[in-house]
Amino acid sequence: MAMVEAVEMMAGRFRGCMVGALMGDCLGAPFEGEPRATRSILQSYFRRLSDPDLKVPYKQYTDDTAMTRCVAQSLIEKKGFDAKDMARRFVKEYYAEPKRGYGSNVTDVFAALRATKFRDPYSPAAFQFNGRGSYGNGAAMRVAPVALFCYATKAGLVDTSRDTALITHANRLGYNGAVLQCLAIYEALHTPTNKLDSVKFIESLITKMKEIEKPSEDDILYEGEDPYVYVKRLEKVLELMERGDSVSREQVEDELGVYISAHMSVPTAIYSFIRATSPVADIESENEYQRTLHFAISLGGDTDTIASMAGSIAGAYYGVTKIPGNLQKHCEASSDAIKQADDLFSLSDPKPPAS
Ligand code: R7I
Ligand code: MG
Ligand code: MG
Repeated sequence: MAMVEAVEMMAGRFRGCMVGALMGDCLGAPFEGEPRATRSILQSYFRRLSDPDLKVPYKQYTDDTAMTRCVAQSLIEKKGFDAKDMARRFVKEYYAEPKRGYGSNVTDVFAALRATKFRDPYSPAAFQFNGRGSYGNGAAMRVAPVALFCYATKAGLVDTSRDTALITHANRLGYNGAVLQCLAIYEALHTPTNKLDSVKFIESLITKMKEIEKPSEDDILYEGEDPYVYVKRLEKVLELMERGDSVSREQVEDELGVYISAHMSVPTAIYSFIRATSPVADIESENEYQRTLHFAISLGGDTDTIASMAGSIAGAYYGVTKIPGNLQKHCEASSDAIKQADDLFSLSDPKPPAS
């Protein structure tokens, strides 16, 4: 493949990742926390939105995207990870638009960061939940720009994703969920289109998570705490994959979870991406990206977040050209997602200084 073509294709994957995440959030949000939507409700939802003549107000993004935008903008402007800058952006964003559906406890972190004037940007998160830290999926849901940034600049992905997570999520499950989601996007970016080997994809994540979840000398585990939660959940993903299209939504909910906690949503998002690479019996869409969102939303529970995380992986793999424009145009601020993707991409190609 010609060099220029390869570069353009990768730029399209960056866009796919950012737009893919945004759309999962916008399109999944109306179903968050509602009883699982029926087959016919979701079918007409996607059909209606795909009608090129439909004119309706934008589907608004929620906290997932509000925070993703902060992560991206901080990395772009600072050309690297700067904890104080990122924390400041989260807090400014939250106080400017607090009604974006934030998790109920993370707002205490924002208040404490503001009150302490960002003196130690990691400290407030560490005091959440009686010093155990949050295991919510709020750090995983916003990590997509980190995967793109590290792909572009070759910065350390594990450390960067963990550090961005720690500003709000100090529980091992909270930040390791973000690391796993980041690795999944990174892996998708690296996989040539049509060359995905799903089993190898998951096995490679398992190998990496074995290393990441290995307790360090600073990790003092609680009595009975299992350090390898993500490894086990990814093994469960492999097991569900073997059972193919016969696995029901109820089984996914029981075995992987569809909840607001990172360990019960990140593996579910990864599974949604894999499951939607093949046709799903009761989903009519032949477009794999759309099928990913549709499947993720059809699981119920934390629909905006699971669809957003699955959508960012799928978008990174299929690229923006696979994302249906008729759906994209209903999502708030998709041009911003494209701009941020392009800015992150251009970090990989430093322009020579003007003479
Ligand atoms: O993780 P977080 O930012 O929430 C993200 C979710 C996404 O679904 C968004 O779409 C939005 O709806 O919220 O916010 P946190 O407040 O840190 O965590 C979310 C919730 O997880 C908390 O409000 C708790 O209900 C639960 N949770 C915990 N419960 C008990 N013990 C998180 N950590 C704990 C814990 O240690
Ligand atoms: Mg949300
Ligand atoms: Mg959510």
